[in-house]
Amino acid sequence: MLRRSMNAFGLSCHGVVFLAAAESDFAFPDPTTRARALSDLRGCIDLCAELGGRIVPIVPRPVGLLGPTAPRADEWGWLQDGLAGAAHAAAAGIKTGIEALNRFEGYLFNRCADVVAFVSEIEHPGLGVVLDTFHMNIEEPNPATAILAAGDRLIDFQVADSDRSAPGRGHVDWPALANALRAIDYRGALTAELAPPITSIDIKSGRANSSAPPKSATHIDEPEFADQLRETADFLRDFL
Ligand SMILES: [Mn+2]
Repeated sequence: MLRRSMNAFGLSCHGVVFLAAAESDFAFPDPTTRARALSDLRGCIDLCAELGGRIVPIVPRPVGLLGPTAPRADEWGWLQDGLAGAAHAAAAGIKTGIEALNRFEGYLFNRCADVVAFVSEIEHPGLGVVLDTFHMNIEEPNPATAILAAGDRLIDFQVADSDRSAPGRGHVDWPALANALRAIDYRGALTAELAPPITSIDIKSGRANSSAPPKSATHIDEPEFADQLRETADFLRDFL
């Protein structure tokens, strides 16, 4: 079904993201929850292999969980046990990587250095690092240095500008990031992850926007979203 839809739109699969949920959290004290996280991750890896994708970015704890649910040493140990499941990915010819999220969305892995420290301990070739410019803009003292620190462990580079709009619209220093990606000889994809902000002000008139209120802070009309995706592709092609 999924493959048929992709074919119909001329899409190929780059990767499949594993996002932890309350019932599938790699570092939750309840072992059933941790086991479900591992089996769901394996499911993502198998789906990715089936669709011809190459990478599985991992968010190992639920988005929105902002603090510990057990002593740190326990959480770290459970994550190590669970993410050794990356071996399953390596066997399928797929690379996984942990994504660092900003402190308002995630806990434990907020900066590139956190992820590098963790994956260096596991030292499994199937487990690397995922960076996202939106999170980096908030958490990294120097985003370009973070890219250099990730080095050949970087398996996916997710792009959006400082407010998650199309690259070029915000204040991210794209030339500095491009230089760092060249320096590590990054061969992976630039994955657009846009969620442009919704404003209650009509940009042209400066008056209150009279249209229907958005469904959420990141809901956006499809034509505008498609425009920004095209803009992203044009912008990145121009300067890379
Ligand atoms: Mn991301």
